Amino acid sequence: MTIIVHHLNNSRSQRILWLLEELGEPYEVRRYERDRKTMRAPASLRAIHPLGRSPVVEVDGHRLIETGAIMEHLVARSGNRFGPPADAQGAILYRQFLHYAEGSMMPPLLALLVVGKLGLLGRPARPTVQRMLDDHLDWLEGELATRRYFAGDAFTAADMMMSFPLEASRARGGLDSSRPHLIRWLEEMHARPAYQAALKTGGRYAYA
Ligand SMILES: N[C@@H](CCC(=O)N[C@@H](CS)C(=O)NCC(=O)O)C(=O)O
Repeated sequence: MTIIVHHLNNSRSQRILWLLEELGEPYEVRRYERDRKTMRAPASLRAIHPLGRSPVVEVDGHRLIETGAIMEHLVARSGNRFGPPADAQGAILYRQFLHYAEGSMMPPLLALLVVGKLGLLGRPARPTVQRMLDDHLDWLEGELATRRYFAGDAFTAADMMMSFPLEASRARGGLDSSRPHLIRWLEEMHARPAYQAALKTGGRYAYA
């Protein structure tokens, strides 16, 4: 049964398309466009799942939400390709970054977005939120100074999970060439043929 990805433009679900391209797994993309004013997903996505958020994936008769959980499921289903490295330290780093991407790194990015939308009202909060994000970026820069990928020497699904928060950080969170290891890593991710193929199937994506 072909995997179906309910995909919203410019969103976290780009990572699922990328993983499926890396796995060489056939899939069908059902596209949803953000409202240009509110940037919210269209109501039609609520017909797929009550939260109306992307990604939603249909696989083997199951409907899954939550990027990290979807990634873990698809990795396990493929016999752990791009899954945890065999060494204990690599396996711990893999699990850590798989969860950290949405659990710890996205909240300050979301806060920055909200503060930005508030305009003048949000301005006093901006430095505090930016400092929160900078703590993450400084730590991550140090991590990638010691190894090529987030879980060690091999490219894994943890890298795919980390792509969205780091892309968003570059677009609106001040990530630039002053953190060269993160930029080097982002450029390497974007150069992967499967990443490029996923851009074609996903349509408009502002962060590549
Ligand atoms: N932690 C969830 C977050 C899902 C989520 O908020 N997705 C955003 C896309 S980046 C969305 O669908 N937003 C549409 C909306 O808020 O209307 C995941 O990673 O799947």
